[in-house]
Amino acid sequence: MFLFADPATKAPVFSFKEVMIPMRDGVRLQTVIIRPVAKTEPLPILLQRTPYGVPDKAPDPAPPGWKELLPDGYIFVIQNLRGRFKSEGVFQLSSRVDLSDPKATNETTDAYDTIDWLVKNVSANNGRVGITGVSYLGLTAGMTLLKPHPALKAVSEQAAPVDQWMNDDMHRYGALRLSYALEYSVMEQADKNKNTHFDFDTYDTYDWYRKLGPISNVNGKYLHGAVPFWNDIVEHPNYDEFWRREAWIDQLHGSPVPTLNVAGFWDQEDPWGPWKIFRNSEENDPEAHNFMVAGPWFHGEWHAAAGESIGQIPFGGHATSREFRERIEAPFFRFYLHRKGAKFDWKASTFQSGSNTWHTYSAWPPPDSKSRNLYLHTDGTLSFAEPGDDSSTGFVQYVSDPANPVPYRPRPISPTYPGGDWRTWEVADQRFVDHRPDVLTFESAPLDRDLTITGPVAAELFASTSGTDSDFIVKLIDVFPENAVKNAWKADDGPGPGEYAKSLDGYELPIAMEVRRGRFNKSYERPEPLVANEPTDFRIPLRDRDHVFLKGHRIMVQVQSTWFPVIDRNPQRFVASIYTAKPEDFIAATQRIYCSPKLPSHIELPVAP
Ligand code: PG9
Repeated sequence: MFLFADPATKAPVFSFKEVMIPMRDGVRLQTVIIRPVAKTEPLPILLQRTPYGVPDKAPDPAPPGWKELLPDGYIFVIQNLRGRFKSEGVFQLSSRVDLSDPKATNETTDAYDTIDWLVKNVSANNGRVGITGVSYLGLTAGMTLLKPHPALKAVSEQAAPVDQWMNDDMHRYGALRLSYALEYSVMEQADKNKNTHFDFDTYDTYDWYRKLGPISNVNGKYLHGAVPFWNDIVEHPNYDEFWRREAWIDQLHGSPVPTLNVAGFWDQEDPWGPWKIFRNSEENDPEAHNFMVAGPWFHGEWHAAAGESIGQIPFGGHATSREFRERIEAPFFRFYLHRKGAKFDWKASTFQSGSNTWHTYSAWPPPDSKSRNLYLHTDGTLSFAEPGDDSSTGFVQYVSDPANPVPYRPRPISPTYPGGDWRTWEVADQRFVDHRPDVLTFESAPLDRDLTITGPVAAELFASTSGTDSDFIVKLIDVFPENAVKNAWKADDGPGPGEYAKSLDGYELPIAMEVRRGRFNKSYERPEPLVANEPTDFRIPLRDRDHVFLKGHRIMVQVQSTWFPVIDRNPQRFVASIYTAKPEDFIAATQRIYCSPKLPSHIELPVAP
């Protein structure tokens, strides 16, 4: 059936066919095959495996993400995962892979069986298959690396989660991503035949989650045990066998297939997985065909038509998404699937924010970046000088009250799905909280030269709580000068320059943010109470970055203990599981951040030469 016609010639551009592909256990998966009709020579197959539904006709127009691939020519194949839409079997919202059990099926074996069928049954294919996709589709792409079919010649996982307890969508080092975990589980598991949006009765979900009270009310009042993944989350609060088996990445120790890993520096869902896949693949990459690409993007923004900005932050006139696809993604598939063009001569490539320039690196992290500590001081300053003994107390304190949690983005906080402002919350101007008494702010003097950070960032906080459990959230922020005109949009980028020039003045742009949950500070498997009022060393990874704090900007650090409702509330009194905490367990607590010679809280910056 031909559905997409070239407007000039009226000739069909793609042919479209739906098939049911049998897996090793007899389950058949709904799959569509979309082929450019003008290309009659054998073509490679580019596969995507999704839980979100396949198209029912050839796309018209072709999605922006295909545009750069069309001149080379691919047979696009899109498949629904088992148990979704017309695909048979049961959907497991799970990345569990047991390759020791020959009867087990999972996303690794389903991809293997699909590729086997495709190369044997799709006419005029050239025998080479690539797999790609963002997020869940990235997950199914990445999981092929555990047992790749011999015809699989190129993998581009993009924003693939790899360990849903440790990071990415569902948790951060065990701290629950409440709003995301709940709204996503409902979307995927409330109905097999559609994506369902949770029915909030208030637009501002901050209010809804605050009134919800303890987490046990989710099942008690709303889901009643009907959403399996939510049940898994609340039944497994710690890093137990259940989550270890989900962490498919632990089985990957090399790069069996050429792989292009893609991450967004402001990815609000899966910023961590691609770096982990890159690093685990680096453990054994004799062919040097494992590559890392990162840019200043929200989740999947690299498939936007142009990608000239994120929120209000412009990229200096670069169409970063189109440039990524033209210069990196299309050449990657061209080289490995068409055997044309040249292999990349770099290991990592980034679009560096601040300087707004593309870079390549022969290794990641680049060896010439040197770690420097940026210290928090009791007078609210931030500097490379170690704290002296001159402070009377050696700490700064605030009261964190779970009854009045700090919003993670400006209210009203609309539902995560179908989405909109959720996508760009990680670049929200942090002035919306820096006046709150439960948010500490530390700020440097204006920089007298550019400061480039390239590599992994981390924080070490020496902190105490008057409770017996607590969260500590650290944000590293780039504060734009009051005259930020040179960073503003050019007139032809959209709304008038005056509007943006003004709005970027004094902007507090988050560069890195993360939470650490006190109970998991010593052990992920067996949580322990904190000792009340005793300073404790919290190490908080802030992930890989490539950013220039420009001359004249300031660096800021904010510290707080709630980040709601993207992170659930810590009761601040230790309980066996936060998911069965009672209302009376939630207590206000006095938090202290130490800034003394013996307890020098600081950020570790990978400073480039
Ligand atoms: N971030 C989504 C997701 C991926 C994998 C598991 C669960 C959620 C997504 O956008 O697909």
